[in-house]
Amino acid sequence: MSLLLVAKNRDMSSLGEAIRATDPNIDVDIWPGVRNRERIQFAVSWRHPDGIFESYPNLKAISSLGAGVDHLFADQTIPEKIRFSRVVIPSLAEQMADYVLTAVLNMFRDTGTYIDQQRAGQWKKHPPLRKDEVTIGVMGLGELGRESASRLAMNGFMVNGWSRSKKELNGIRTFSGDEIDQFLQSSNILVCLLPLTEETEGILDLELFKKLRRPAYLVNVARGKHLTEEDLIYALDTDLITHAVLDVFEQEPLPDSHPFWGRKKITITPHTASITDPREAAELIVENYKRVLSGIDLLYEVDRNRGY
Ligand code: NDP
Ligand code: OXD
Repeated sequence: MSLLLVAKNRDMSSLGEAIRATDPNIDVDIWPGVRNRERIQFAVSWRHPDGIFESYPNLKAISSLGAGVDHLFADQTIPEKIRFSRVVIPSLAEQMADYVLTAVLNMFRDTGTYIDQQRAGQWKKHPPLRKDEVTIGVMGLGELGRESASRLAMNGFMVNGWSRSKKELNGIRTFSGDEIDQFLQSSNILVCLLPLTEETEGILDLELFKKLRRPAYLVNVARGKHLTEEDLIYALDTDLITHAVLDVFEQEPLPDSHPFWGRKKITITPHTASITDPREAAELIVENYKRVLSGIDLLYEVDRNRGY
């Protein structure tokens, strides 16, 4: 048997080495250099080319190389019977919490303005936001959202959290599915950490922006398709939203001609908020590979009906 690693625009060789270091008895094939397709029962994918899994007759399960699985659901050619899993490792949540805390602190302390002022040789003070006046609302309280929300609360911020099912989290005011309006109306800085599903696609739109408490800010670290891009431009131009920090985009890399690039009110990072560490992920991937071969339940299996 052999384990297949597939990615369109990502070098999978370090993951291959980490898997071999974890268990030297495992044969690893890195797409497109596959030796015998019939030997593949388990694959790891990061944004694979659509349709490629049709030619693996014995494939039983696919793991995303990341936390998100929308790229697996997007490929309609993958049969229903193929199980999906994803990578859940401590460093993903840790990096995400660092990113979100940094974005929030930069908003509170007006970092972007001071960088611009330094370049212009300008000495001008701006009153910082106050922690007792501004609340951060985290959408999605899963592996990454919970850690990010807790880190903010530990740093003295007022934090709201919203998820499909109700959660109890220390220091965080939580809201469930249909309480979304209460959640938005009491949040200033909105952090999106939802999975991309039919229900959440396009959720960050003008109607939602209008419900936020002012001053309102946006941090999107989930998926580009959560955001209705033209609505954000309108919201920034009309001061509905003061600033947006975006790590993910509908099209990645963000095209040179994209209107987001030149805007002062948008901070852009190239999908780097949280990156899977191959060595840490290798252990989980090897464990799930062995589980597939033994026919037992996968760790962090994705609910194919729910979409995440
Ligand atoms: P999880 O699956 O662990 O958590 C998802 C959370 O969203 C859960 O709390 C879930 O609610 C909630 N949720 C899902 N659907 C809805 C809905 N319709 N309404 C309200 N709440 C909903 O995901 P992770 O925390 O592991 O990851 C979140 C996303 O972060 C990934 O899907 C990926 O897109 C993105 N990501 C981005 C990275 C980056 O570098 N920018 C890196 C890694 C991930 P409930 O708890 O009730 O199920
Ligand atoms: C992920 C990502 O889903 O990198 O892990 O976005």
